[in-house]
Amino acid sequence: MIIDILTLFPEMFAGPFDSSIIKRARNKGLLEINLTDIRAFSGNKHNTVDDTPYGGGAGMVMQAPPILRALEHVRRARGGALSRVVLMCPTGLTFDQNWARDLAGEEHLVIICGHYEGIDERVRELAVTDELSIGDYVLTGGELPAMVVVDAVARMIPGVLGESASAEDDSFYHGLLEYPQFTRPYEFEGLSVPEILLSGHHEKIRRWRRRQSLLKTLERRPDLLRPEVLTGEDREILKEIAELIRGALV
Ligand code: 4F9
Repeated sequence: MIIDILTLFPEMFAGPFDSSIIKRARNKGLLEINLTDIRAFSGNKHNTVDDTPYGGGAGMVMQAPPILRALEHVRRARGGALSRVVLMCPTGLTFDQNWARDLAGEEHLVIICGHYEGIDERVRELAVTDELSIGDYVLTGGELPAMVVVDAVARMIPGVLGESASAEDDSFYHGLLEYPQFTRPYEFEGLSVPEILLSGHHEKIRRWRRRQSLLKTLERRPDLLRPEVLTGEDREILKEIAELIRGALV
């Protein structure tokens, strides 16, 4: 997969894309990340890419022409049409695991990082296919959100994760929160590992973990417990839990 990122601050991307799993994916040739500096397409000798808003008001607005020229440059470099052009902005749809899976199916992605108080609306009208937000907070720009999207998308590309950590094991992949994990030492600060995990009963351990996932999801994210994510076994376990609650209330 090739991801082109259009930004005013390409230097911000150095750390996250040169470490850990993203670095390995790039070295394996599974992922190519290209940074394009929008300022290089300003078209003026002062390299300005923003201006005051029509109608007045505080702040500056990113101008359309430099962004469209940068996009045209990327389109030529890729030798054809651009399929998905994603704009990171606070007014976008909320990015989630379904979005990550969807975008991971593309051969090529363009991500535009907005800055200043906003971006000329004509960029959206002329070039953007998807507008995404990573949550309800305002940041100084779309760079960190773009890194979040690249990270979540990259790990969904087949071959990017090793077999010790597959995307199919992810909690959000199955729609429930993750069960608690333990590793050595067996006892730490008076806290020991649940006995069942040392029992060697693989079937009992699997069911215990599923129960823990259901309990944690029930407690912290009941909004995730939708009928379509529940298996027959989940409904059985939830009935057991409901029976325990009923018993405690009589
Ligand atoms: C973008 C915030 C995506 C959240 C872009 C200021 C942003 C953002 N998700 N905030 N520029």
